[in-house]
Amino acid sequence: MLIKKPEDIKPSEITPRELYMNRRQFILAASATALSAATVLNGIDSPFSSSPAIAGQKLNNVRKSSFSATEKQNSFKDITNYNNFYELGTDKTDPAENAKYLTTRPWTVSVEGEVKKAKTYDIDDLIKIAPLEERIYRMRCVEAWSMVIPWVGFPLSSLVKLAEPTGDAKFIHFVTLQDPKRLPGQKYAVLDWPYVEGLRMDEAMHPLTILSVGLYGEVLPAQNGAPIRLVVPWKYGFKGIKSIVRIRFVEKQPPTSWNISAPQEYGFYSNVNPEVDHPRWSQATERRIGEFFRRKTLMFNGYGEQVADLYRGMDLKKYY
Ligand SMILES: Nc1nc2c(c(=O)[nH]1)N[C@H]1C(S)=C(S)[C@@H](COP(=O)(O)O)O[C@H]1N2
Ligand SMILES: [Mo]
Repeated sequence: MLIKKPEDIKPSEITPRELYMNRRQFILAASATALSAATVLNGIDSPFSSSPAIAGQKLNNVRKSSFSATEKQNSFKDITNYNNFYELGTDKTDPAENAKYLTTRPWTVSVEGEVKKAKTYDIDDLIKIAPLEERIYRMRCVEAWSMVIPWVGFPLSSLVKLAEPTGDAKFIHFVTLQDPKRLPGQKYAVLDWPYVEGLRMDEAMHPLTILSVGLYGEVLPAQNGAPIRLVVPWKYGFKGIKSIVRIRFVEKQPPTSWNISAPQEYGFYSNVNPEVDHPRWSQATERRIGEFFRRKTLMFNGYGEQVADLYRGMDLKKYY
């Protein structure tokens, strides 16, 4: 089977950033921070817009959000060295090691399908369509581990409104970059590439649903889905498709990578639900990365008050 079983990992040690960011990245990050003080624009400073976005570059004018969780955040090291991104390798530490292959400039995102304002956005324009916010979210992987991550991004609803969906737009289909040179894991048939995901329109419009372009106030590292990825905190992590190039508004429920791969294990909705076990393991508890004791998994990952209404009247054992 493909998604690995939950495995116990040791609490991570604390390491200075310089030791785990490679030296070149660190130097560039430091100089980007110095430059950014002068600018008032969102996002990335113009001297860098024609070069690869370097993880570690500071994002400007990031607002705090009242949607943030107040729990202890996982360390930058945990968030960037314990990843699922099968296009960059299937071990948790592979994506950080292979991050160098994924260059993210130039990069465009095509917004298309059932919309009045179809448009191919340059990534540096896309990140300016709405104010950037810090959203500290609990994240729960289907493998029964979790983290608390300070994302930087903007509501997906801002982009949906700009696109002006037609009456036939009922779902959104998301597609990851297809390029085995930049995503070398695509040379192996682990999944059907490119990785694809989907949301129902009301899930896409929900204020908790964001497109993330950063974490810890800095440009998103490649291993976390640079330059732009989806974050839906009440669903299992695999809904959070990384390195998006296409956002297509469609009438019918779109195919999703893990559902294609193992439909009996992964449904379209994939809401965090402690009462619906995975066929091969329990979903009742989870291990917060960095903690020793397991926690109880909460319905909708603790976001029930905000999202339960979306699923009123649906049998969540059938629509898992
Ligand atoms: N394109 C792509 N997106 C992906 C994945 C992937 O393998 N490929 N893995 C998913 C899974 S299983 C999880 S748990 C999250 C992990 O996000 P993180 O590494 O930023 O924590 O990314 C999701 N998005
Ligand atoms: Mo996951």
